[in-house]
Amino acid sequence: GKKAWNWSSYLEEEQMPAAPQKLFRKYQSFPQGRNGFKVGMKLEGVDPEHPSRFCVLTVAEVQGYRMRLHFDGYPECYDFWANADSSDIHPVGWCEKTSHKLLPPKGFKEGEFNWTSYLKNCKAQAAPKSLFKTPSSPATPSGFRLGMKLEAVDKKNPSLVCVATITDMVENRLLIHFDNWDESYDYWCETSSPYIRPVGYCQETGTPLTTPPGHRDSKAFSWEKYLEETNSQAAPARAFKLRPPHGFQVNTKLEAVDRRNPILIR
Ligand code: MLY
Repeated sequence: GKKAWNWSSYLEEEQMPAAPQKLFRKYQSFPQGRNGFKVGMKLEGVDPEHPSRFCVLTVAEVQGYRMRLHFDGYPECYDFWANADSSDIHPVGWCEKTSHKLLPPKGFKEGEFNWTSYLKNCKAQAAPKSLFKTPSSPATPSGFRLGMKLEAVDKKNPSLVCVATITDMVENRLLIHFDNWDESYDYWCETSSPYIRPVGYCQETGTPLTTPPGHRDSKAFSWEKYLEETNSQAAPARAFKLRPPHGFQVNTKLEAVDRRNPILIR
């Protein structure tokens, strides 16, 4: 019959070494890399499909430093994996403290949900605060404010730079929302992210700017008029970590990894 598969004979056959232990960080190894989260603990976190929503979550499975999180009341197919130190997860009560709307488990009406009685009814434990990543440095005033407009790369359509708004802020991270598009395109980024640029960047660099759909005269889009109409402010240029010119030119040849086929270098 077939021999059972095992690492040592496999490596011998392949004549390849295992990646040495010393190359790994402590949190990648076992058992040091165990995280303190336990199956059944409850917490609050960002829905990866709708990054503007904070939801009621339960730890469904733990694997080393990673865990599978489940949306209370929803089918398992929405479960997702997160690292224990993810910035997208928070202890019970965080939304209330930071004035964020918390989406209750399925079946609850808005405003009807209350953590204390929910935990009691489920006989569940809130994940202890100490398990969550605490921001390494206190949030420094970045110059970015809620509601400010900017130009941002659409990460789902990376060739597009679009009119966007900061619709949420947590510590040093910004939630980028594309004007007149649904929230599924939203994403969280650091204030230093290369995906965001100040108002006027496209014009200055001769890059096409994707203007909000339904906005009249997209050809003649003017930031000045748009800011006035929407009664909003541009994020100040000094808030962006602008990098020095990189020196690449159109048609410069280079070698790069094909991300859909990462073993090829084209
Ligand atoms: N082909 C897509 C493009 C969507 C782009 C959305 N960005 C600008 C937020 C569509 O029309 O659905």
